[in-house]
Parts: sequence; structure tokens; C-alpha cells
Amino acid sequence: MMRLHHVPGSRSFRVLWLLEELGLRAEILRYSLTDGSLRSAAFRATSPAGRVPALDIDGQVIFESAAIVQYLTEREGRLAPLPGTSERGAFLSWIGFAETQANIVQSLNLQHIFLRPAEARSVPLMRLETRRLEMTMKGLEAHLQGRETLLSDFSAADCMLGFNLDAVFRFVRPDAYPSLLAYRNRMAARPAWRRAASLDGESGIYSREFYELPDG
Ligand SMILES: N[C@@H](CCC(=O)N[C@@H](CS)C(=O)NCC(=O)O)C(=O)O
Repeated sequence: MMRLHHVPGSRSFRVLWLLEELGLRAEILRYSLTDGSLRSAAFRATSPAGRVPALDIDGQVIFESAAIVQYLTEREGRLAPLPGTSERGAFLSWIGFAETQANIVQSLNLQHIFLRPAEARSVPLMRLETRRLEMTMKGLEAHLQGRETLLSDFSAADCMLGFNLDAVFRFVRPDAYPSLLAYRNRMAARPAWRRAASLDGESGIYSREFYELPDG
């Protein structure tokens, strides 16, 4: 019996999508970023940082999306190169990279959307984080030239990274990143992604297609 602690549109989508790719079912327990439900004592006993995703598997809870992805792929023996094989290092590198990029997105989400009052926001920090995001995108654009997936085949590293890309293109325009945009569209067209999207729930994080850097 699996139970996924989930916020619609958040990093727990990575796990929702991977479960669909693996043909596994979990009960979905939904929370919100803004209603205090992640701050409850009960949830913090589940996930020490009060973050999603967390996955309860027969009473054992695993938190951190990268840990969940490694655990599930090892348990199922699918969608990740095995330890000791040639692409294992690349697999681990890209799941770490995906989280580096997601942390930049999270900072931009705070600066553009969540911080109140507006005077608490910092335009220099927004600029810096946008440049750091662009650097990750340039690295991906170079890597994805002529490739369909991060590794030689689709893997759970694509679930880690592919989730980020809806948010990424809300802060950086896609013009200089044709391979990354095509990759994002390929990932979003996967049947398992579409099934996960129908289970996800209403996100409500983004109200705009694109967030311009403010003047200043
Ligand atoms: N490194 C963690 C990050 C988890 C994380 O920050 N999740 C966000 C949603 S995308 C969250 O729960 N935020 C709640 C908060 O910051 O209070 C992972 O990959 O699981």
C-alpha cells in the first residue's frame, strides 16, 4: 500500500509521473502550500522539513524526490541504470542537477509570487536567479542537441527534470532553447505524464504564462 503526500503542481508531480511510468498505484493525500497543512505536527512527523513529496510505502516513509526516485527504480528494477553500469553516474548527476534547477525556480517563485509585501521582493536577487536559471538551461540545451532523453533511454532522471520545465519557461523565454523546449513537449506528451496530470489537481501556483523581471 502506497500513499503519496502531494501538492498539486509541486515536486511531488515527479513521483506521481514516475508511478504512472512504472504502472504503480498510490493513494494521493493532497496538501496546499498556503493553508498551513504542511506545517502541522502530523505532517512534520512524516516529512521533517515539512515538504512534499513524501511517499509512505507500507508504513515506511521516504522523503526527498531524488531519494524516492532512486528507491522506486531500484525496487522495480526499471527506468534507471543499475549501480555499476556505465550510465549510473550520469543518472545520479542529472537527478542532482534537476534539484539544483528546481531550487532556483523555487527562489523565483518566492520572489515573483509568494513574498508579501511586494517591498520584501528583491529585483537584484530576481536578476541573479534568472541568470543562474539561464545557465542551467544552456547546459541542458547543449546536452540535448540530437538527443531524445537525458540518458540513452527514457529514465526516472527525465521525471526529475521534465517536471521543472513548465516553471522554467515562465521565467526565461524559450527562443534560445529549441532543443530544451522540444524535450519539454516530448515529456509532456508521454501517456504517463498525461495520466499523472489528470491526477495532479488544481495547482494555482502560476496565474501568468510569463513573469517579466520588474524594472529596477
Ligand atoms: N529537495 C526536496 C525539495 C522539496 C520541496 O521544497 N518541495 C516544495 C514543493 S515543490 C515544498 O514542499 N514546499 C513547502 C515549503 O517550502 O514550505 C525534494 O526534492 O523533495
